[in-house]
Amino acid sequence: MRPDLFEAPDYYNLDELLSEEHKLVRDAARQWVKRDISPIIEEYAQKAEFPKQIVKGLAEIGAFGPYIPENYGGAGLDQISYGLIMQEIERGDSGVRSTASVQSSLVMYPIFAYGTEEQRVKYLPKLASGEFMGCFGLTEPDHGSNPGGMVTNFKDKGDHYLLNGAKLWISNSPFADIAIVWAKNEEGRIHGLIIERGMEGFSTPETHGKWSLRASATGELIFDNVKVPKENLLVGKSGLGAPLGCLDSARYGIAWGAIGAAMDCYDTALRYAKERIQFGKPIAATQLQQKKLAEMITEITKAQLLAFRLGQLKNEGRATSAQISMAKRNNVDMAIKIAREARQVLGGMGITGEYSIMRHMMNLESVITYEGTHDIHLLITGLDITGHAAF
Ligand code: TGC
Ligand code: FAD
Repeated sequence: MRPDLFEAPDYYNLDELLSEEHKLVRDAARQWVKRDISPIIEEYAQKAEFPKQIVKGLAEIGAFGPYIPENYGGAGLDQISYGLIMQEIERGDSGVRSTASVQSSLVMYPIFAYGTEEQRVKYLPKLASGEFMGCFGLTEPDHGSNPGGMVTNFKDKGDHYLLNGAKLWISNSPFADIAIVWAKNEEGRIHGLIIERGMEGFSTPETHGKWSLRASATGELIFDNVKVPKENLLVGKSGLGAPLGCLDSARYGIAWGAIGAAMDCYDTALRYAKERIQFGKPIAATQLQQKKLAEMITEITKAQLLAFRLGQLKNEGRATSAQISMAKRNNVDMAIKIAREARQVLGGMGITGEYSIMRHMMNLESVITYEGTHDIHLLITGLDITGHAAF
């Protein structure tokens, strides 16, 4: 891959709205991505392997639990800093951002928000430092968009619970030390359980053959009569709203992350268009390529404004789930369209691993599907504005 020459576009001077802390956090993440992700990510994506050596660096830039309080090992930052970290990481690769999203929003957040003090103290500092890695099991082979139909279940056996079932498409599962697993009790009520690697009957086979998120490890979670200690139940919240509450936090991070992938595609295409000479002039001097580039920067700017305002609302505790859905849907759609256009600006070079665009484009096919598909988020907006569920 070529040297990373990335320069972040800021067409509406949004930096002026950021605090000094926001900029420090953002710049540290940006430098880390340039130094530790850009030089290696293409190789790991090509060989479909998660680069485990980056875990320490992710912890150091505050990517594991950015908004979890410092007394539990988190970075104690606000929601805009959290968003900016996700943006910078996804500028490098969506799969790396996935790892951070899962660890922060889908593993640390439920332990922090729904766990006991003993669970917080036992797991959060180790998750924040990367000593423990986690994963989140909601999706099942027959229940993706409709997680409420899940069949994974646990029975009360007196001194322990007995867990049975299976989860599919689980990011980080092949190497995770713990899994936050959502399962129904004997009354059919959904609860979260902390499952640890090594428990008898628990296995995590890897899913191979992906054309997307190749630098992120994805797998299954299989529970065959797993004995779970009673103290591993998340007692603070039950029902489908418990896992969906975690998704709100992760979807918010994705709304920012997708901007990073789009910025990288735009920046690459702009530089290439200025340098590539055809018919005796740079292709940047042709109207058709200018249309592509001008529309890209317009859409990126709109997405930045959407994410920033959502961050303000989140900081005030006023962001609704439907507002988060709108931002996730819009910004990922924006990014995937920009990736497709940017790839064309590079002509044949656009399909190679010398440039990041094709990798971003393929990654975004997962991002537009996970954490609620493009269709499901539209239906969430539809429900919010009409009052009618059309799922
Ligand atoms: P519904 O009846 O609407 O709601 C059930 C209960 O949940 C509450 N609720 C929420 N609570 C918090 N946050 C949200 N976003 C919420 N949305 C709904 C709701 O108020 C209700 O509470 P209560 O107290 O009345 O029971 O549920 P439904 O079965 O009709 O489904 C609604 C639907 C389709 C929107 C929902 O199921 C959905 O979002 N489906 C998409 C599934 C999804 O996003 N899966 C993601 C799996 S994890 C993942 O992809 C990780 S990728 C990781 C990575 O690598 O980055
Ligand atoms: P389906 O729900 O079967 O949907 C198929 C199609 O039907 C979609 O286009 C959908 O929009 C459409 N559709 C569904 N219902 C409706 C409806 N009512 N009206 C109109 N259209 C509808 N899950 C986890 O729990 N943890 C993870 O860590 C995780 N990581 C993932 C990593 C990757 C790489 C991928 C690809 C997925 C991951 N997922 C994870 C799963 C992800 O959340 C699901 O794939 C997603 O929610 C969609 O479910 P599904 O794939 O079963 O598709």
